[in-house]
Amino acid sequence: MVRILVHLCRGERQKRVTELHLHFEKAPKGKVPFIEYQEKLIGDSTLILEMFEEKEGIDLDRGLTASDRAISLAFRRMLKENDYWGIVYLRYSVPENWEIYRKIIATIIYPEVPPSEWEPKVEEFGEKIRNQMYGHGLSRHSSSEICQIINADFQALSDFLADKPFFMGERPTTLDATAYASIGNVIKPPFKSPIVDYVAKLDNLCQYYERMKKEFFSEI
Ligand SMILES: N[C@@H](CCC(=O)N[C@@H](CS)C(=O)NCC(=O)O)C(=O)O
Repeated sequence: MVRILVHLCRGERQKRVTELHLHFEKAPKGKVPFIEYQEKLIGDSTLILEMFEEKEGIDLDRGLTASDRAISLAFRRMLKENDYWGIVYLRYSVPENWEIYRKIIATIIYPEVPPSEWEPKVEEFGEKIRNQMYGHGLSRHSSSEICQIINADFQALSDFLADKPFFMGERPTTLDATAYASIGNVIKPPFKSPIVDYVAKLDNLCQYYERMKKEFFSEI
């Protein structure tokens, strides 16, 4: 999603979005992503996209009917408000995965800082995120219930995609930006989980992921 936002901004603004995107201390809502637009900091990826639509006339969902827009919004909210926490669970709550993920966080947020300095900060960050997950409610369930909940959402996504090239039909829309990132996080993470095992067997989602990657992110 950050990449989509970067692409929507142009020139100098594009550079600023890339520079800003990991600066939690500047984030207006304490979360990333956020952008600077007309000298104002704006947080939350969905609100940013809606702002681009209103102020710049960039509508990734042009041509969709009101009913299609409603379906797209419902799936995006499912991915961002429910499955996002499933991805957090994979990264932060499974001890073997946290061992791997904490080093990934350190490389991104604290490059060139020795472990003795980043470890306490990353552990504190991890604790904060685990508390958020408890507040959301997902981590109050057992591991098998969490997998059941998250797998059912990805199954719904797979059933809805069926054999279409993109989620809403012949061309990519906002839902593809959200879905691509979410699918990638559960079929490609360096983690083991029944969620990863389940989603990696949903062939149409895996093929869709590779298709999107080739078309839009081939430079990675
Ligand atoms: N709904 C928000 C979610 C943003 C979000 O949860 N960001 C996470 C990282 S992916 C974050 O900044 N967490 C740090 C924190 O909560 O302190 C959006 O789509 O922008």
